[in-house]
Amino acid sequence: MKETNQPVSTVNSLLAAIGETGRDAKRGGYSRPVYSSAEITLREWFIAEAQGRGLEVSTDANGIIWAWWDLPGSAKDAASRKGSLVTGSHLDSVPGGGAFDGPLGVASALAAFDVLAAREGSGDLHRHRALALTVFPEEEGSRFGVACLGSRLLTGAIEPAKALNLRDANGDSFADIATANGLDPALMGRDEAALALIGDFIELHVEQGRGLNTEEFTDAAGRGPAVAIGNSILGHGRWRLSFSGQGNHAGTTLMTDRADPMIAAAQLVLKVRDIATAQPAARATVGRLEPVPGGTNVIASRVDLWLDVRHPDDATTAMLVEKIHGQAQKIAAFEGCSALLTEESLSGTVNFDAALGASLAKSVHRLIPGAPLLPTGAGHDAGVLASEVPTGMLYVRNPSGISHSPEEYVEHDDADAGVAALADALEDLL
Ligand code: HGY
Ligand code: MN
Ligand code: MN
Repeated sequence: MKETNQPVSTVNSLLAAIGETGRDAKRGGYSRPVYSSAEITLREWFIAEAQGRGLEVSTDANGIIWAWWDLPGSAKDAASRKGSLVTGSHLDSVPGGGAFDGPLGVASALAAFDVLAAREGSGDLHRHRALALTVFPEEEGSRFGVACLGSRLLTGAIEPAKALNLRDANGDSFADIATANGLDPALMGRDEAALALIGDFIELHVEQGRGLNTEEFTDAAGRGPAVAIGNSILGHGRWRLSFSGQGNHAGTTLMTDRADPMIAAAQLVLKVRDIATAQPAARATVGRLEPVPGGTNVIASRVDLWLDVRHPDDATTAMLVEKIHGQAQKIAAFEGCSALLTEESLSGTVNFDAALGASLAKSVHRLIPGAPLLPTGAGHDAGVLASEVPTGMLYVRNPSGISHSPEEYVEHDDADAGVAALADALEDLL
């Protein structure tokens, strides 16, 4: 009987190897906050896989992991690594996230390295520069609240002092957690020497959204290209909105005697939906809402909620947030509460480097002629690095488009197509 189950390819077996790490029994999916035991296990997994491939691995002052494939005979120093080709993604997740957001890019980089190393070994690849595989910490901002914290520190997009004072839900500071993980807060921040090592940065990522599944790109069988090339990232930001009222007893406080911040928050959440729906191309979400103290028989004294607002035009994003803030003030006054808005992180719309995008498209089109150029509504480290170096992205089809959820998925064949496309794209740039 012929073996029916094909040998699982490298990228799919790499992902299977971490398939149990950080599973969240309560939420479903995975919860792998940065520097949690789950994410540390994934970091160790990546380092072992890279070292097993003969790559030279180091972690920089900002917690970014670099796995180097130097040129043969290289001195393996900063001078010989200047302007290298770099590819990678992240291993941390949102709470209850999917298996692919981040790890697909990291596993695909390892698998693409295998393809390229074989080509160099057979004399089919002659590289002119080194390749580095990287893992960026805290891309999701799920633990310390600021998205792409590692790449923001690297580029100086966030001041080290602000980053170090960020606190997680337990009140632990990023400074303390980073120190506990071997980093020196005094050395964190913009890293000119590390930036000089990056000639071009490519990130492969699971597609988040249904761009590849729209009828424009799919055939009668509903199948379309497995890979897309990224061209832009929607501007996006996060704000914390705190409503404060009068905490009290649920049973002894008459309905007419209340200043209940939960009532203000509930009205504001609906306003957020209405304001964003009225603005074409806008997205605004309240995905997190925390009453304080949070007792069943307690009228909250405060309700914190977090806004995620996105729009292609940065001024429109700002206008939407202003509108929401105005509504919050109005509602708070009516409810006898107060409202306080604090910006937590903000990224302007990014257009990836056109020349690099054209190179990626040329490489990918050899294998997948129909691969489209697509914008994305999701932020990435590639978006932050774009202010310093040419960056580009490849997206791999996700049949439902669902992400930041356990239903996020990439079929084995599509993951393999992503690796083949990444390997060719990297080869053409090496
Ligand atoms: O939120 C985002 O867009 C990304 O997944 N961090
Ligand atoms: Mn991601
Ligand atoms: Mn994400």
